[in-house]
Amino acid sequence: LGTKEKKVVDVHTHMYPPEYVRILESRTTIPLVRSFPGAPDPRLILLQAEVPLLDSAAAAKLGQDTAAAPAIPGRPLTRHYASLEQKLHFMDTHGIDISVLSLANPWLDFVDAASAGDVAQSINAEFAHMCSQHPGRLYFFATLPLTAPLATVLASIKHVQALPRCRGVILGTSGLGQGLDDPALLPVFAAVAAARLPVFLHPHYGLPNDVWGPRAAEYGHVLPLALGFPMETTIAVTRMFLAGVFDAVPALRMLLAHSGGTLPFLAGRIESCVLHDGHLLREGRLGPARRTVWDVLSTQIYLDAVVYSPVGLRAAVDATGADRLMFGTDHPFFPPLASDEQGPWESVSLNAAAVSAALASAADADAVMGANAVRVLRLYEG
Ligand code: 5CU
Repeated sequence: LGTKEKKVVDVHTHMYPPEYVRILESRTTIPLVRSFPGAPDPRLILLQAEVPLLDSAAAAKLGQDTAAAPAIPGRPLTRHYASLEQKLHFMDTHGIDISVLSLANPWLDFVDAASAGDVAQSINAEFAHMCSQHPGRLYFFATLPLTAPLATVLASIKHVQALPRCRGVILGTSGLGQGLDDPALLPVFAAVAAARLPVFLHPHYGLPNDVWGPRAAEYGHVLPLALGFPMETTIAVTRMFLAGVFDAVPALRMLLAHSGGTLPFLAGRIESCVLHDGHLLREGRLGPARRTVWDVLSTQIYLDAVVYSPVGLRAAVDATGADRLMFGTDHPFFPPLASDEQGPWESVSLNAAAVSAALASAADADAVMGANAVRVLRLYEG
């Protein structure tokens, strides 16, 4: 992808360390890992949209369903999810110099309050250890025990801040259970901001299953992944904006997955709806000191470049500026279906080609491919 004097950095690249896979293997409700007859790899079943297929597979096994064998739910849990060696091979295959690893969704959202602190500590230690094996090539976004009491979450932020190659935290959109506009979450945002840890915001829950209609099973994972994920991010950040979270924590920095969902495209409409809202006017929230969504996008938001097309990427560049965009791959998700997984991945080349096509100059493209991440995430310190 790049020449060696210009670093290529992947800021959106996940792993499930072996300890996390063991937790998923022990579960009976999503997220879970299960083996199915006829499937060479165990299956990773994550999304609410996959539950109907999981239920049909269970019914077929019990002999309750005499129709043709149902499709196997989930996605194959290949070596790409848990093997560090495989991550390095993927990086080498695609010319990626540095990866900023993160635990994939749904992080620790399902872990009970009593054990979440310990599980987070152990998973974060595993990430720190992986990074220490490849100094200069690997950094990570830590995971927080958000189901635990606030004191445990704050202690976890202190812990990860001290881990040498931790460069931020990955968060989903549920926060402490009430979303990211929950005032109870403000101390967490204040603590990560004070610790200079950007938040990598990533979706998991999408939209309610019934939005996809009665034929959803015919469409594989396309609707929840292509539309549910980006809408979830868009809604979460818009709620934060409307609740004044960015004003309350001006040092907060967020890196939004999938180029901010649809936020760059919809920012104008959000602004117009704010300006024309009688309720906000009556509450005195439309005064001259108000920061617009554009202000927030260009000062507190970074976007990854995981949008697979120059059309969406141009909107992202226009919304935040070329100096706030960072290349990513979403590995190990979206492997090639018709070619060797050990070779090049089309999901990667689509994103790299979008950067070349959408950025106005080679210097801007290089910044998006790596220099922005090196600067923003301080990828030059030990
Ligand atoms: O394919 C998928 O389900 C996913 C997922 O769960 N998380 C992600 O980051 N990308 C794709």
